[in-house]
Amino acid sequence: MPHDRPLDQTSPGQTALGAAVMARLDALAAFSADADGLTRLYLTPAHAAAARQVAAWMEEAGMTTRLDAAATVVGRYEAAVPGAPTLLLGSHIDTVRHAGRYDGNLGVVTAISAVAELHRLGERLPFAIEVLAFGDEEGVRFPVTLTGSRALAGLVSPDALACCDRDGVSLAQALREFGGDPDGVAGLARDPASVLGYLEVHIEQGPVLEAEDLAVGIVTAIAGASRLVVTVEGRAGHAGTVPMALRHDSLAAAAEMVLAIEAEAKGTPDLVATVGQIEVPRGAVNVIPALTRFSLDLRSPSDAVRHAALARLSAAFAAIAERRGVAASAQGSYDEPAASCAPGLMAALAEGIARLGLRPLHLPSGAGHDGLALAGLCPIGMIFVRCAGGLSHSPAESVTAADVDVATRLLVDVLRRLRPESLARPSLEGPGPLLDHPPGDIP
Ligand code: HGY
Ligand code: MN
Ligand code: MN
Repeated sequence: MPHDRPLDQTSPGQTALGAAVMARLDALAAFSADADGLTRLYLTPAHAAAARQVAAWMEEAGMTTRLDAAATVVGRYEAAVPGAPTLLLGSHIDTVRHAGRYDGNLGVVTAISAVAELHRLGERLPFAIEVLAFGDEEGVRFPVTLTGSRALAGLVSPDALACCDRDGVSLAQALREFGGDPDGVAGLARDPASVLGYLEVHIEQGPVLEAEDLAVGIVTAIAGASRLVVTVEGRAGHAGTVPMALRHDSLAAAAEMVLAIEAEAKGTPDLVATVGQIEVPRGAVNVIPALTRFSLDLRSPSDAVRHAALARLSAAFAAIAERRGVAASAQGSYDEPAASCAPGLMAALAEGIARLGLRPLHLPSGAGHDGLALAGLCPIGMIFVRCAGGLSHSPAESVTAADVDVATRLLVDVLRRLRPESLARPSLEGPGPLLDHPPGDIP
């Protein structure tokens, strides 16, 4: 039953919905561990404060709220009929260090605003909606990531709960202290039959929409990713007395490995690789480094390309270690396969964008998202929003109220027209029409 009452009345060009989202994102950005920037890591006081704030906004929007065992804030907006399946919306409210204020947070606030619009219109849909504010998409505090979304997909292992942050605090202990429940995480796994799909609004974090002069885009797939820590063990020595030819310098060996990583990625189409962290734990200015550790982040839309590159790099590290008389080992902390977005959701988004008089553009995501974890549970879809210069993971990250307004109105329009059977899994015979016949465009 399509809904044809007009959305929030704004004169053309005004961006009431977008402006309200932007104001809330500014308010949310205040919840940070840093006085001079935005850092909000999983299960920290800044996370707790942001969680309380988004829960309050969810309740204002007519949702009931709870904190689940993995510390995800869950806002629920009931369906028109009891027992209907649930469409999941949302994104993450954790950030990298010294972050921008839109990565993740935009998707949560936009989803809340879309439900608030339905609530204002007094509309209930043929499915329930849950807005999820995940707390661990970035994976910065602990060596694992996507904990909240993986919990819904039943993918969080006991090992993950046992892993520790750099202060030796385990994920399980931090969850308990936060108000989560490590023993309850396994029970969060959703029944696929009860979940219609997952739809996330997120900044593009890349330059395509800006180059195409488009406010929004339709994500086709999310690149797969591997994260490892490489440990290189050499031999300590006096910086002034050990001849260069007799050294087993772990940092010099690591540096050669880092350049090998860069060469591998530059030489392999559809592969990007990043060493974002390197440390010499017991380093000193006048000591030959005995121990060096560095992180490795590998991404590709093709799992085969990523895994083949990993194998070549492993062989390259062994050869460098052999030649330099050091030992090298790698510990994987994350290996998430690439995920394709559901045709039914992509089609719904394309029709919604066309109804707004815009050009639908399909593009892949090089960045990881919670949809990677949820793709095994349900159909996933993403709306990308243009961001200035494609910048992200930086305080320079920015979007416009006008583009956020388009994304919010698109989300509301698609929600109001989506029919559960259009996202039915392949087991049912051919999906019904993706959308109701338009009841008349939203003004
Ligand atoms: O690393 C990523 O792609 C995401 O920002 N967590
Ligand atoms: Mn993100
Ligand atoms: Mn991010």
